Amino acid sequence: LVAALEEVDETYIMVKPDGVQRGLVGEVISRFEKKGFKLTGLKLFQCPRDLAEEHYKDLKAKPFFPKLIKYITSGPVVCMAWEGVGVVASARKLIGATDPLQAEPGTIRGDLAVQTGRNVVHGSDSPENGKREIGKAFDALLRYYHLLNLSDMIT
Ligand code: RTP
Repeated sequence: LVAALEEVDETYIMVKPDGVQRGLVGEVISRFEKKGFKLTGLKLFQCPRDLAEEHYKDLKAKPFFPKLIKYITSGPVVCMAWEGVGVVASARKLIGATDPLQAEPGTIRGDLAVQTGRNVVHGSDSPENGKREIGKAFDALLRYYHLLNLSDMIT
């Protein structure tokens, strides 16, 4: 009952091009499903350069920014919206530290990757960014149905 009264959050999870190419989409989805979160949006697409730059705009001044944009736009990504109580922070824990060599075993990056520049998956860092990133990645119609709580009919 307490959990039911808590606010349900949503987060944007993206399997990056290395994860898609290595056949890890099912593995990533499975970990979030087993944890108990609800998948409310899913699509495979080639991330356009402008969306990649907007998604990582806070990192624009970093020396690795051009490499990061090249990587994210190098092949298809799988975009997902997940919802549940505490999903934003929990997803970050399931994903693990940015550098896979520092990520704990049992996390996605800790189990499945070795390079920061090829770290398989992205997860939003706040509920606000979760909503913003889902809005950007999914088209207006899907978002509209999602807000009306009709997402079960179309996902
Ligand atoms: P993400 O946004 O992808 O979930 O990753 P994060 O929060 O764990 O890490 P963040 O600092 O936001 O960095 C975003 C992504 O940029 C790449 N990166 N490369 N030194 C480097 O070469 C470097 N540092 C970061 C990674 O792909 C990281 O996930």
